[in-house]
This record gives sequence, C-alpha cells and structure tokens, in this order.
Amino acid sequence: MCKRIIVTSLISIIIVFFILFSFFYFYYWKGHIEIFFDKDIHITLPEMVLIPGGWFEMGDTFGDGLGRERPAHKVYVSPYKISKYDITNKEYSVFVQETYPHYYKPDGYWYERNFNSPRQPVVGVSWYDAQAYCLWLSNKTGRKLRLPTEAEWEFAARGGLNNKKYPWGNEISPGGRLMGNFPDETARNGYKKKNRTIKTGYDIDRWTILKGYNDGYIYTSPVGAFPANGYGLYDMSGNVWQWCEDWYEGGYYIRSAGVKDPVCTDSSSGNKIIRGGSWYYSWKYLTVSTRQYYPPWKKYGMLGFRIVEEL
Ligand SMILES: [Ca+2]
Repeated sequence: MCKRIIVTSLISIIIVFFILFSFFYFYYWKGHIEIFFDKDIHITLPEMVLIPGGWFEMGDTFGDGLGRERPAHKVYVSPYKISKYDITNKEYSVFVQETYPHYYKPDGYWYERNFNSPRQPVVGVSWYDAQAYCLWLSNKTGRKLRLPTEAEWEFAARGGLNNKKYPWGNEISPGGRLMGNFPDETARNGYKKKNRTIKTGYDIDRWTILKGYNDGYIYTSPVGAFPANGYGLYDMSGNVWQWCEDWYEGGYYIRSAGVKDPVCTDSSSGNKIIRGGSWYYSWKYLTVSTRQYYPPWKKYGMLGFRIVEEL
C-alpha cells in the first residue's frame, strides 16, 4: 500500500514537472522560432548612410561629463558610411542561421521575449560576436564592414551639430518631445513586475530615471521608433549601447588631439568602448560624449551594435 502511494506520487511529480517544463519551453521559444526559422533568407546590407567626415570637437565641452570624456579635442574622421539603425534581430538572425552551430550558438536574450522581436536591436552579443557578424557580412557582400571607431561613432551621433549634448541639441526632451528610449517612468512602472525574466544587475530603485518622461518602452524599442538626427541616424542616444572598435583607455583623449582617424589600440585595460546609452539604468549616460566600456566577451540586454562601411 505504502509502496503504491510512493509510486503514484512519483509519477504525479514527473507529470507535473513535464507539463511545467513544456509550458516554459514553448513560452520562451515562441519568439525565437519566429526569428530563427525564417525561411525567407536574404543577405542584404543594412541601410547605410553616408557621413561626410571632417574635423570636429570630440568629447565633453560642457565640463559636466565623466572625467574620461575630457579634454575636448579636435580630431579628423575620413568619410564613411554607417548603418541607419542598430543591427536588428532580423538582420542578425540571417548570420545566426548561416553560421549555426559552427560559430554562433544563440542563448539568453535570443530566447527572451522582451528583446527578441524582429525589429528590436539585437542584444546579448559580445564584441567578438559583433566582429564575427562584420566579417561574415563583408565576405557575403564584398564590402569592407566593421564596427565604428569611437570618433566615427561620435561624429555620426552629433548629426552635423557642433558642441551639443544630444544628437538633436542641448535639451534632452525639447518641449516635452519623446526623443529616444531612455530609462524613464515607463521603465520604473513596468520593470519591477517583469524583473523576474531579466538577468541584468541593478534593481530599478538604483536607477537614475528621467523623471516625468514616458517613452512607452520598459525594455528595448523597435529601431527607428524616435526622431532621426541631422544625418538621418536613429537611436544614437538611448535604446541600446553600441560596441565600438576601440579599446578603452581613460587618458586617450590627452594624446589623440589633432589625430586623423584616431582609434585606441592599447588593449591593456581589457575593455572595449561602448557608446550611446540605453533604456537601462541612468539617463545621465545619454549624451553624445559619454564613454563607457565593457570587456569584449560581455553580453547584456542593453548592449548591441551598428556597423560602418569603409569607403
Ligand atoms: Ca524607456
């Protein structure tokens, strides 16, 4: 009798476990399947925008940024093209399909439904993944594609304006307009409820949200959901941080003044530059001069990339 109860209980537990496993498996894979098994594969270049290049003042000209954004200094960038949007899940999925399982095995955010619709920027990609994408797409298209240098990124983000804080001017939300996907009231009100599914570090109580601003997105927005800058580029402030080519060096600005096409190749910090700020954590990192950094192997839900074509 006792034995039968134990066997029955064990079977019940196995059945319950199986049902729960199936539920979560399909819940998290649904969005992934839509992207990953897209039969309509076209390898095309993302939309690219010509940036004229020239001399410009790089860095924090207001004196209120992070120390590593100073001194502001003049540098020159040669003309180049840069992608109009961050690389999307749809674009990245073609790379995944072509290289899976030899190179890229998607994980984490690829299965996370808050991040994996086709028009959202791809996140959870390391600097090495972004590099691999550039190499793969260069081979497929015959173009010279790579990540932007930090100087190219900032030149593009400024959109032709001189000495402004944001890609559109000095006010983050001129006249109350929604200019990007920032850490905001929407995030504060919605993040806690959904926090169980996200693997990023800080609780919302530690964020510095932009008070009174409601952009409508807790996590990433689809690319191009907010106004473009003067060069027709979208999401240069907010939504996702973007990997750059350069290694991070805190004092690089001291020795790069007057340099043509500067790129920091000193890898001693072990960190790569990221730019642009994101939907996550602090609205103070949304300026065009903000420099942050991460080790190149890191993968985060607030970190993606865009690409440059050499001319
Ligand atoms: Ca937001």
